Amino acid sequence: MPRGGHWDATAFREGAGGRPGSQETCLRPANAYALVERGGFMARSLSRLLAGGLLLLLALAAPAGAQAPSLTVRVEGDADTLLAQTTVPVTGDPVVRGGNACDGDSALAALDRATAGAWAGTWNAGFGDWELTEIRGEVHSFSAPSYWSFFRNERPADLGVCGQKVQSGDRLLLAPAPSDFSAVGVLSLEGVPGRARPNMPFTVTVTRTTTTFDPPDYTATTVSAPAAGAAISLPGGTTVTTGADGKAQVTLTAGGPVALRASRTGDVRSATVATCVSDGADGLCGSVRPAPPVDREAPVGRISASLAEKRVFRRGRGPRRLAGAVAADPSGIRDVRLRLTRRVPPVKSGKRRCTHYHEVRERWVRSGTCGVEGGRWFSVGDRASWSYLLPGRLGPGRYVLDVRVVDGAGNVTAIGRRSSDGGAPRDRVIFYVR
Ligand SMILES: [Ca+2]
Repeated sequence: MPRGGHWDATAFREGAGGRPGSQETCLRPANAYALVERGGFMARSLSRLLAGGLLLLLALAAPAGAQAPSLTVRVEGDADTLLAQTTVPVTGDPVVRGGNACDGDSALAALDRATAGAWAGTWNAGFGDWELTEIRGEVHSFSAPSYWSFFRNERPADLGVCGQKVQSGDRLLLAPAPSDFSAVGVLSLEGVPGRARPNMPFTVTVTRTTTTFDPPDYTATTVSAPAAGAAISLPGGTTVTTGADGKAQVTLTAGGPVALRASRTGDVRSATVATCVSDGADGLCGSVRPAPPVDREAPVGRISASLAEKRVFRRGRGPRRLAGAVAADPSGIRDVRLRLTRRVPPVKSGKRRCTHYHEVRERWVRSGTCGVEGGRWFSVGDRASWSYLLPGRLGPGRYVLDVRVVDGAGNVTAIGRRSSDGGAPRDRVIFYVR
């Protein structure tokens, strides 16, 4: 039988009481097409009852002072989501194509707004509505194994896309459904928290809504039940599957935004539900990462124990290698600097001579003034365990070795700590060669 057979205008008018008119909110299985094919019947009393219920819903769904009334539109294709759930205003410009106009508050106009017109269809003059054949490049039709089925709030819409008026809060869904009108399930995914903690499982529930049109009167019967065996893909390639109760445990590890949806062969996949994974202090999902504590502690240097305080080296046995260690510092070590000054004892002239080590010239040079202030700082790198090899052993004299460490936060060692304990913090050592 040709599919065009359902577009029986006479049956439509008899069933819906003609259009346009107040009957447009009546529950007309709409697979209107399917119904008409199966005999075309509508329970008028039921339709009035439902129309009254819808008025009540309308009254409830319009909170005072709320933002502009809106609804969502979603398009699921065979292989993937073609249009993620998109919010559009309830009203807008009418959509006119080929001289056929659909009101600005029709489902077709909502689809047109959501897809920026990326749809195509065949106008059925007798039915006064579009048969959608293409949305965002994906083609389905009654003459193919699947057609573009139109759901409103998970159940087949009562009317065609042009005739169906929308209202605030509606969830429109277009998805391929078998052209033999066998029932198709629409999956819903619930229980996904807006924000999840890493490695903290949460339970989601997948519900499958099906609508059947059963004899003798072909009244629509919609049933929602837990969907067993629905798969939810997680980041990283793993999948969880719902049990008989429609529930699954989801554990997310990586931080940041995650999109979840449920799918099952033969059913219309659920809308994508967004969550965001954060421990609340990692800077993700709008959380604020606490500033690291500011390092205000000066680093601690430690001149090696071989250069013991007040140690006297014999002539010809003076040290050549200077070494030490810096205690671990939270902000790291930026620079280790040494200063080595020498006072040579008076020989014959009776005059003291003060020199300091010059690392560029690699020799001793006369100091402008005696004392450590006459010396010269030079860097030996940024290693916690530092050392410096002098050109030769130190000759006779009185030596002062200072180490000054700069940490990553710019704190500088307060020099002058001396200790006879080689393991104690000390950044100054005085020793002799005689
Ligand atoms: Ca420090």
